[in-house]
Amino acid sequence: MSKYPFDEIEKKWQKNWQENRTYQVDQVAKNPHYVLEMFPYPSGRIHMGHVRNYTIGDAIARYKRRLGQEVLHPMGWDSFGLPAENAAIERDIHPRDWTLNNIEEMRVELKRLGFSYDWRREVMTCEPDYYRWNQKIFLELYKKDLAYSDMTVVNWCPECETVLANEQVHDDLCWRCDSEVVEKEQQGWFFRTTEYASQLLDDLKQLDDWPSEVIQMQENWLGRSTGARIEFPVVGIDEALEVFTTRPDTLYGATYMAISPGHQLVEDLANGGGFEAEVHEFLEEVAGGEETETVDGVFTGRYAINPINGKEIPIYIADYVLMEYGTGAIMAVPAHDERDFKFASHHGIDIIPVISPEQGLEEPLQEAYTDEGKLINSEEHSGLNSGQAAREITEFLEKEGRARFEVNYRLRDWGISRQRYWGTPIPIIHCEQCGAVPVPDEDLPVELPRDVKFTSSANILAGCEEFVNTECPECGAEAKRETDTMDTFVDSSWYYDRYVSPDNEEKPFDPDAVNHWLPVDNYIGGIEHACMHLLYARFFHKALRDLGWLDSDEPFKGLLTQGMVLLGGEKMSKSKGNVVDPDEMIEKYGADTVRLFTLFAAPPQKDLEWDESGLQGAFRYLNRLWKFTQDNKEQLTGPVEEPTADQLKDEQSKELHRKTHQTIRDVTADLEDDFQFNTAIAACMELFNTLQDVGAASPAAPWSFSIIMNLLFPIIPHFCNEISVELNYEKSTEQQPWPEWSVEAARKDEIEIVVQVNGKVRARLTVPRDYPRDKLEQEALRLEKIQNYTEGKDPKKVIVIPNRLVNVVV
Ligand code: ANZ
Ligand code: ZN
Repeated sequence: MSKYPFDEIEKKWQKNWQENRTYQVDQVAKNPHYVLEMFPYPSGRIHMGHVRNYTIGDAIARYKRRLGQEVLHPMGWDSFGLPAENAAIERDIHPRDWTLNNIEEMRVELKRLGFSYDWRREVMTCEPDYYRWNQKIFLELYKKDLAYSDMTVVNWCPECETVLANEQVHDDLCWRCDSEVVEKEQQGWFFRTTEYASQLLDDLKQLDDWPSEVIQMQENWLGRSTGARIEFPVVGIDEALEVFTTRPDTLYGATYMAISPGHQLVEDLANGGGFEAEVHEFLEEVAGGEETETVDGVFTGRYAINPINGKEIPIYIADYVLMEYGTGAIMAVPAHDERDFKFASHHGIDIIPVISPEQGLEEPLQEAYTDEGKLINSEEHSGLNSGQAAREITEFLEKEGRARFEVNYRLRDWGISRQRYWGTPIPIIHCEQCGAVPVPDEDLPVELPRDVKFTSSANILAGCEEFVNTECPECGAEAKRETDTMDTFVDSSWYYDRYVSPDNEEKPFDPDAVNHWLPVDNYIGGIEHACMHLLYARFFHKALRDLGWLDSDEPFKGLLTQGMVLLGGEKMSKSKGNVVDPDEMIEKYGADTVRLFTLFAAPPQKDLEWDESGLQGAFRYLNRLWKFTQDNKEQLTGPVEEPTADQLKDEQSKELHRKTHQTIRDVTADLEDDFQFNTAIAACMELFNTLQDVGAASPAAPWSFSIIMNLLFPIIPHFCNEISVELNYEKSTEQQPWPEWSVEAARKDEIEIVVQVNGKVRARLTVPRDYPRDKLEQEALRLEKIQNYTEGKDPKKVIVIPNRLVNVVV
């Protein structure tokens, strides 16, 4: 295979970009446009998933610049997290050193791919000049009661006596010692994301540049339910049970109640109910973490009063009722809820159908009927349909003070406490007198101590006395620092704000700059972040807005979720041993080839099957382009101008000219339509084929070739820039505006001819303009529709008016 000198070319342009600061943008721009790729965790080497993600982003950034926008395109490092700590334990290297080393190496790799980043804005979340702002934001949220501490369940290894992160629990066993992990309650910190649940849902409507798939996933994650909260008095004690239901229309069918084992009234209900022993046996089983089924539960001996008909119904404790949702108690309607049906069948509880479909119900019920319908067995509410009944029943009880309409969300508050070293210390000091005291602003950042022992005990900070022991900022007494660090999703919830003013020492970001550049116009990353990262960032943005630090409602206007890179049909991953090393490929074929293949092999949103022969195909293509310029340098050399109509004498040149305009049109449309680089590249390849057929001597050739370079530039920037030098173009492709096309010139020069039989229009014919008489006559007579009239006989006469009509007289 012949080789164009990619190595030399790529190095040359990368140097040129660096020296000329080509991709640095000012704080204020006339046409600001923000292109952002999800920043990487610095694990050590980039993988093909990164290459794909960043190539897509880079091509978008380069395209937008050519449209005349000033593009902010930054890169940084999501550099806190567990692997650094593991490396420290396994290899006796400090997490910070390990991390900074990795960043060093990966930065070199990214530079080799020619990505157009403004490297001045690089952000590292593990450095105090970044994470101090996590602390500041945390404290501001704490002031507004949007951060709080509460009990939380953690994974606990009794052997190592330590809290484990979810990733450190493998099949319920501790990753280090293989002992059984248990759940343990302890204090932890939360962000009150639920405060924003309705806004997070409603504002999804603003995000019309997001994939509908992601919108759907967020809707499900937020999980809005509308219904009612209804109160059931308990017989014999002065308590009532509150439930949340989405189906108040089924209230007459509620034949028992069930509460979660963690419900606050469990003891009150059990005591004096007559089933104390059974209840406690059941609670112990549940607490012991035994697997439970939907049917597992126990009768408390107590009854509640159904507020709609005064009937007494038994109260059970059942493990299928979740403590964290609604009120932790339910009204159970076995006839119309599957879990309730199972439970009631097992425990011999009444099953009373109260909702019926049009065609009636088959009784006895074989399964729950869960759809809506008409009410039956519901006293004066019988005959109403579900929707209306739900409303009327709730309103009726509302007047009695026994119900109210309610909306519930599945979303929970965000637990941000991690018992790890390599994260942002939570800036709180615990004092026996004063309780949890915020670290004063002037004492920020609370820095991670460097000299700590990386032993197997996970909570390293807690073991570091110099860190833990301090003074209470309020009373001066001896006090202890919080030793939890923040979830690393906190770091990634606002890094895109930091990029706009990365050196600001007064604030996390400059509000004017953020208002100028945000929302991010094109955010590119994996679909695996559809819920957590993208939801947390949206929460942060709204909370920061309400703190008065920025103006917009949403951080990311446009979102592109790229597909995975597969090898042999499976996701490339170290654990599967099917990785291809990007460096090796760049070494062999050059960065432009890797970029070209990555964008050509699949639309950005779809999975991409890695295939070295495809990569070689891309390489051959670049070599063909290169050879074409070398072979035809004289003809192709610039300055180039679009040929005038007069210069386009032969049909082939006209065709090449037309096709070039069509290609500009099609490529532009492909990029405007969700960045379909693959079809854009295919269109350029086709144009090049035509150009080769027509030959470099055509008066349209130099211009047509320059257009191909112009269109391919966002994809293979080193190559196209080099050609612009080789061929002496007036400006490099990089500096030229995106080419324009004319509707006129792109239009195929064809016209429609009317074909008549005895003066009546019977058919139409599309032919090139100025099609000769004899050919027109021939083709008209050959038309099937016309032959039906002539019945194979020779017509009497054929009248031909070129460019207008053919009249066949029979
Ligand atoms: C009576 C009823 C009748 C219900 C019926 C459903 C069908 P979503 O839609 O997910 O919000 N529920 C309420 N709190 C619960 C908890 N803590 N644990 C388990 N289940 C709980 O679900 C709301 C429905 O889930 C509620 O409506 C309640 O059962 C149950 F034919 O109330 B329903
Ligand atoms: Zn104190």
